[in-house]
Amino acid sequence: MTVQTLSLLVSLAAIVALAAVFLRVRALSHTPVDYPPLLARAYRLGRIALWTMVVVGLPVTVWLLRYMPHTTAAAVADPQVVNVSSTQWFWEFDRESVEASKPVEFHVTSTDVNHGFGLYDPSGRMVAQVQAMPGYINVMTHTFEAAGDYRVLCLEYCGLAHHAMESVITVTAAGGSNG
Ligand SMILES: [Cu+2]
Repeated sequence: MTVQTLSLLVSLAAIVALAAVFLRVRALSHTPVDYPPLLARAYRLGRIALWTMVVVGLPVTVWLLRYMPHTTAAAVADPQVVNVSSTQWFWEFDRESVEASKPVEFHVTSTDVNHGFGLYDPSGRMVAQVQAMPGYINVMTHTFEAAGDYRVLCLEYCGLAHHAMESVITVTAAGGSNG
């Protein structure tokens, strides 16, 4: 099962659960209820929710943060540097191909508005992304595992032809001479 399918199923389950809660509330809304005991129960549920967040949510958050930060430029020796400039509505690279299995440093900027540099593998799965911002050079490091044509799509709505803001970076096999 792909991550996308899993998140779809989890979302659907959450939607059904939420709909069930709404239907139950609607069904109960016609029955008069004594208010003070209900209020006490609501506060109790609130306390349970708070402590669940503290005891479960906090450790899970800390555990997930182990993926951060992503590999920084300083940690990579001898990267292949690709300077990326974005403009409404096209991408410009100072090289069109890089080599697989060797770190690539994308230096990403914009000449006008914010764009989103989204990198997709040949099967259409996103492998990395970074913001392209005017006045800044954002550095993103990525090591391509396989050769192929990787699409670059804009991830930040940037105007009329945003959807057409697309380009390709060719990844050659490791050890290739044109990398
Ligand atoms: Cu865009």
